[in-house]
Amino acid sequence: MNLDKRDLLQMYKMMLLIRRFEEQCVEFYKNGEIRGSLHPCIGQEATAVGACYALRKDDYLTCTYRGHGQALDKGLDPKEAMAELLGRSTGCSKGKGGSMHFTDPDVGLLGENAIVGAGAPIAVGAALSAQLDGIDRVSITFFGDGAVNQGAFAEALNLAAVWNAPIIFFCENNLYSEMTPIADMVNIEQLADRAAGFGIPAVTVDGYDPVALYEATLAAVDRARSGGGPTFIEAMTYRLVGHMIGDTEPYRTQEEVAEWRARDPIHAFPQRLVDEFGVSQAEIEAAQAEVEAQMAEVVRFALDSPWPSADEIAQDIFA
Ligand SMILES: Cc1ncc(C[n+]2csc(CCOP(=O)(O)OP(=O)(O)O)c2C)c(N)n1
Ligand SMILES: [Mg+2]
Repeated sequence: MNLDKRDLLQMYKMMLLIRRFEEQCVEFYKNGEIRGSLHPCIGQEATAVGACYALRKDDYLTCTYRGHGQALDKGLDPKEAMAELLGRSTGCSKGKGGSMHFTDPDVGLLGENAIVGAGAPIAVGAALSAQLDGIDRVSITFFGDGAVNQGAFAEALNLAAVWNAPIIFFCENNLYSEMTPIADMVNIEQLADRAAGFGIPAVTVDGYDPVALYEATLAAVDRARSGGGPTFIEAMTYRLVGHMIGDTEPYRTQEEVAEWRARDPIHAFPQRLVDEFGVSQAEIEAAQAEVEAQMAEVVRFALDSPWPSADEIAQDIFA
């Protein structure tokens, strides 16, 4: 493994930051500071951090409406992200995009996308542009299990394969598409099996193991960067909260949620760092204190930020 203690602590801090960020979002949503839809990635932080830790800042990323974690891990400033959620002019999209439209080209974030499966063709286009320009950038696209039956998604996989595009298709299989179990939507055990039909190598990984996710992604990134073409990664994960705020979760059992919660990487990973990697309890506590201080700053910045002015309403739009 080429991760040292510092890397692992950094990964833990990012996971914790994402969790605290999302918990704060839920609080802001409930008191009316955040409007519209909000789809927290609580429980899925390990996929964002394990995968994005294998990327360079100039690599491209597209993700879904559940993409806060990936956006932050790719380098989006959490202050700008929170300001965006609160509709403030200091937000990454000047307060006009909201939760489902985080974008920051400076860190390769080509956008979250509210349309299921729509990020894949965009990411293939970005990968193709890097290939045509002779730049060794790779592209990664995150999508849910619900995206694999979308036509545009199949087209994206096929074009990536025939063009040998430098891209990683990263499936967060959290077992549900909104309220529908994946088992009711496909007749195969692992979604990674789909990739073989396109001639794309694929792997299924434990989505609650940040180290395994990093290693799988790094192998895929190395392949893509060295001209070896696309890879499909399926991470078996779980959201520990509803699909969106207000979801009463009648489609799954409390026992199933409890089983996954017992493995929650936010608690399991720091314990593993202590048990297996020689990290001290004091180092874990220092990391936690750092994240709390950062979050306090994020909240203060967002709440103190100004609203966009009314005359900005028609700016930055196509028509
Ligand atoms: C093209 C399209 N069809 C339907 C929807 C409505 N919709 C929003 S989220 C969602 C579920 C997607 O599930 P999945 O891809 O597994 O992602 P998850 O929410 O589990 O992260 C659906 C069907 C949509 N946004 N876009
Ligand atoms: Mg899903």
